[in-house]
Amino acid sequence: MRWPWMRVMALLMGGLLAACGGGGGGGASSGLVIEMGDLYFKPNVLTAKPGQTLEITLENKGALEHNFVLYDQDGKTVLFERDNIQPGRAVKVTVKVPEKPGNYEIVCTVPGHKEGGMVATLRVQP
Ligand SMILES: [Cu+2]
Repeated sequence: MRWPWMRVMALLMGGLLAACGGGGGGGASSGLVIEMGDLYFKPNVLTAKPGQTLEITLENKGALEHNFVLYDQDGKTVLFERDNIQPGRAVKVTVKVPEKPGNYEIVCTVPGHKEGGMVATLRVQP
């Protein structure tokens, strides 16, 4: 299934407009797109500042359902979770970046997907 590009553009434009109208502060970053496929995240490394707010568009370009779970550095505590996104859909999420610098794991928790390589890293650095 092909992703309708007009909708991607609309989402991106919406993000930009929202950013412009925000009145500063907060360090929000918009327009970030993560492609979800079978079985990968692209890009698979994200870099962000401590406490930053990230607006991310999750695009499922695969044939399977995928989700997006951000774990704390203990590898267990869920900091952010977006449940399954259907193939061909894109969803915008807002993720608060942890304050503590370091690497945080992002995985798709659909059985077998993490094991198949559907893992990414959120790198928090000042
Ligand atoms: Cu998956």
